[in-house]
Amino acid sequence: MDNRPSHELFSRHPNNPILSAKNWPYPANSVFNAAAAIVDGKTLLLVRVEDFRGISHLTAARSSDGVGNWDIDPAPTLKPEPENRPEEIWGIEDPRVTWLEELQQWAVAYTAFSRGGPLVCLATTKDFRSFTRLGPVMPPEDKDAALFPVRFGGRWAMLHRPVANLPGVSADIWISFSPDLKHWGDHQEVIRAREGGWWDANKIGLSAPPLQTPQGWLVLYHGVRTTASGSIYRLGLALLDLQEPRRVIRRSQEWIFGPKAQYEREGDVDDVVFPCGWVTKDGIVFMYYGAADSCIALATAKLSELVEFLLKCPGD
Ligand code: M1P
Repeated sequence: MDNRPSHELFSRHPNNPILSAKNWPYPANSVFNAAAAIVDGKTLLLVRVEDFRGISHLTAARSSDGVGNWDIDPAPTLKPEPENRPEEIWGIEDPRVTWLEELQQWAVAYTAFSRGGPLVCLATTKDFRSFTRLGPVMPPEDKDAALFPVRFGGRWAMLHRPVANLPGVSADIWISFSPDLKHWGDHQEVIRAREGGWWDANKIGLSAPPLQTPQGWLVLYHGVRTTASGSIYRLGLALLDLQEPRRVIRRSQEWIFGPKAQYEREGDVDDVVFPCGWVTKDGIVFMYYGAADSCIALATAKLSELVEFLLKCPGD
């Protein structure tokens, strides 16, 4: 059944929310903001789990259909290690994963919550059971990062969201490049938050990792609208040039998904939809999103419809 509001491109799954703390094999306050991947034919979510101290870690959950019967690791899969990694003192959050065909490994970009604020860390894994940490790759404040799956002119590329925390300065999506995944430079702004009354004014961030299509890199991002009763997190789309990902070809003007269902409107943080992962199966995009910082929900769309929609949108 198509349950989309008229201007939204994704349909919510009827079983939503598909995962919450009550499904967890050990005590947790909330489970949300999960990376998504297809691994050994199953959908794998690398889930942000917040414990009752308020500190987050990451735990893998696997499902044959990507909707139910989740096989959840019985203990944290990737835990903060503040003894060796001081930047992880207040937890690790909001992972995004990218398959690097050249290295035959997954890259996990996640936010470490350091004393200096949130920053971007990278790790690699072949199986989501053991991980090699590359450590911090961007200083605070910076988050909402994901790698592209291929190199551009010999360099890896990463989208991320630095914040200056200065009055009148917006939080925008940037791109940086690296020869080795460890050392990053050539930083440039790619998608700028809009201004004034727009739904994505002043603060935006990457949501799921960029998805390659013949027409360009499909980018899903969140925009944060500040209102008298708090913030509203909604989603928009952009298309980046395949060879030159610094170039925005198209950008949606309207948001394409926003908090509507009760599990999106009410939770630890109200009015938040926050995807960190999407996978495609038979031309259908499965978007996994944190809802109200409390649970995980699923919404689907036809990939072709997303691209057709964007191609009718103006350039940035
Ligand atoms: O509470 C909503 C989201 O707030 C932050 O996202 P951002 O810095 O992009 O605004 C993050 O803490 C995120 O985990 C959280 O879901």
